[in-house]
Amino acid sequence: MNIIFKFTSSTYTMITCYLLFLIFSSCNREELFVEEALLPEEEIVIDKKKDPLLTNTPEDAPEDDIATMLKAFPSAYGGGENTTGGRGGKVIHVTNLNDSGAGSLRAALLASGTRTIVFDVSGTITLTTTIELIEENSNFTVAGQTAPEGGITIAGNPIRMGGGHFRPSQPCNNAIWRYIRFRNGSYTGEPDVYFHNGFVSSGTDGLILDHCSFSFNDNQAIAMRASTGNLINITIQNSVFSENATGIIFGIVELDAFESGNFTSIHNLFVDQSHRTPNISTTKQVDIINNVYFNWISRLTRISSTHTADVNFIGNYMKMGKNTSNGTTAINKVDTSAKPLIYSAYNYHSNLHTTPILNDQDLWTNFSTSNLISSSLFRTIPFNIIGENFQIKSALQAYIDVLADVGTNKYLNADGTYGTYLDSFDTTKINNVKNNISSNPYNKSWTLPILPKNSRSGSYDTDGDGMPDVWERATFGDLSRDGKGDLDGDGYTDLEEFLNQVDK
Ligand SMILES: [Ca+2]
Ligand SMILES: [Ca+2]
Ligand SMILES: [Ca+2]
Repeated sequence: MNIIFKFTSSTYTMITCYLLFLIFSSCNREELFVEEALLPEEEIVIDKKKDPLLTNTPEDAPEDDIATMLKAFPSAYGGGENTTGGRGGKVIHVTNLNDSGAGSLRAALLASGTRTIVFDVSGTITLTTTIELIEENSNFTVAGQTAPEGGITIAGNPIRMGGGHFRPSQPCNNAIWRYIRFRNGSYTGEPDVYFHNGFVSSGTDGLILDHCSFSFNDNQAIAMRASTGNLINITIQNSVFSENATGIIFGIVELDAFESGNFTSIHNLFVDQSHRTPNISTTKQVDIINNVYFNWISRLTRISSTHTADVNFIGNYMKMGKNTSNGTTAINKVDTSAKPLIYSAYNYHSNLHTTPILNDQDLWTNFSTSNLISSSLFRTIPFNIIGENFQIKSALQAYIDVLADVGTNKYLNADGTYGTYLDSFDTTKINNVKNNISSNPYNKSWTLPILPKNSRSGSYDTDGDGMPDVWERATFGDLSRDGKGDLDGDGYTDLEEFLNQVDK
């Protein structure tokens, strides 16, 4: 995804021309958007020279639009791509799976100062109470990929960025979360829903959640609202949402005094989950691009605010399942009071659009009446993508790529190579999407997958800087570097060079 791609009028003209070419002259191209299961693998070939969504058009990208800020990590995209997290700060090792105390995740998160949290253990951390973070806890990276094989699951209670529940009403800002599972699982029928969410924010500026897995969270997997501060510059990417009652609520309510938006949802998988993929209520733009949805129930994205939100909804793949209530009504919704501007194009829907088209307005209906919404709420030219331009994929290519790399699926070895480990639940869900096997999104009989409990040996990182000795010696010759410097001068610290090996 290193190709600069920019929607401009010339690009639009090109896309339109090519679309006409697509519709009228190419049966082979139409095959690309037919249900994947019907096609032999070898026929899924995308001609990057011809596909308008895959064409490299660097000449269309004005230089001043090319982001110059360093990304959170090389594969970061969208609203949260420039989050700095723990860059250049101290390193805190999580050395046990305890709920609290020395060496626990809670202690590391409740610390202050710029910091990167690394894991010397794998397994499930069961929280007896929410970990609620406020301003003093800002500026951190949770590097789940550093845990040994098995990775880290957080269960029992949510993580909350931003105070207002147990702690002062302050935002918590600037955080990178990678390769962590949020599987609360504490819901047993009680009416209290807050503590059954997976990840909560009451105000965050700068956040990226990458390769995370969200399951067994009742009400929402992620609930974010701008009640203690702005909720802006946020990306959720490469993550799995399955068997949460609902997915993501993102935004503000009318009385909130803060901004909300610059939010990107890209390359995520939503499977066996009712709705909210996401619900948005924002003052700033939202990009929903190249996500995959299977076996939802009542609806997908909902825009529910009188605020004006600009929305790109592009190249998403929606495959109905056994529990999907009705293919013509259970799609995206816009509240009567909402006045968004939507660019909706090139989305695959297994009932409505097996051949994706520009301007697929029929994917959106009124929340209350299920009637089509006014065409005045749509535009046929995309909004500039939030963040650095990236190559938008066709819906079919997104389906293939998302299923191949999503959720908490990698861990780093001492030599900087990475291994793959997907827990049994995510493995089943991804296979079920491929094989069209639906299961009840409202299932509450949850059993946490058993994870291998591994620990790093005492010789793994003897100087405690987060860089394992084997990799540190191989890369720098000895152990003298502390991880905070940037030997090759590319902006990423030496520690980040190690963490970013998962992007190779
Ligand atoms: Ca070291
Ligand atoms: Ca060192
Ligand atoms: Ca560097």
